[in-house]
Amino acid sequence: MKITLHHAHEARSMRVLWLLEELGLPYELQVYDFFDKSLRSDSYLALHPAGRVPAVEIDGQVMLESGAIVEYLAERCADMGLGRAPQSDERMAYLDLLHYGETLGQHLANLTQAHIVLYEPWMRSPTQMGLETKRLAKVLGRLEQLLSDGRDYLLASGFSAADVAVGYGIWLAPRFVHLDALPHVAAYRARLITRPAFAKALPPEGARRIYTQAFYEVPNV
Ligand SMILES: N[C@@H](CCC(=O)N[C@@H](CS)C(=O)NCC(=O)O)C(=O)O
Repeated sequence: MKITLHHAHEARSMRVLWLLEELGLPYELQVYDFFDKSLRSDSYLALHPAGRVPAVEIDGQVMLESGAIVEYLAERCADMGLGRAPQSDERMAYLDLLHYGETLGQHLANLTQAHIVLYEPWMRSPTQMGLETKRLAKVLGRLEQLLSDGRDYLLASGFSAADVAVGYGIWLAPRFVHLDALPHVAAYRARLITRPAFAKALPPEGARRIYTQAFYEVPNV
């Protein structure tokens, strides 16, 4: 497979980068600055008309949705064992959890916009920021419940592409929500971020990041 991943550090394209590393697939990486409008260039918009990352070119075809890309690549590399076959008992849970990554993703994106993209205080709504924070905590609550039986990863059988899709959000979540009340999620996060493939998906030293604060507090109203 010839793969080119279009990526911005710390954006959802990290899911694809992480999975490519888990699968040991060769790829070319094109990195864009999240803030400098390079995702709005004519050449990038020709690839992704909405100007988002990821975009991935695979053997001349283009995919634009990180969950679908993760699912597809896990299927293409079935022998690596990160997908779950259509007839397997875990198939339903696998797909359900893999796509739950975007339920986390929507709140993280809204919080990123509110805390970081809308940089002037007057642009922000503390009410909306507080609500999104609570909704993110609630979404994490489902995972806390799932992991409370002592499993290491989302599926009882072990690490899968669903952990990559969800894991991006789990990595990011503590910038917005304290994990003290979610001990199983916190332990799961610690397991995920020590995976060598995850470390390779992080921005290199000195790269411009989206998230520069350890925690983004909701302003008092
Ligand atoms: N559901 C899409 C969302 C893609 C998306 O919105 N990516 C964000 C980064 S996390 C982006 O490119 N934002 C740039 C922008 O909105 O200008 C996916 O998971 O691939």
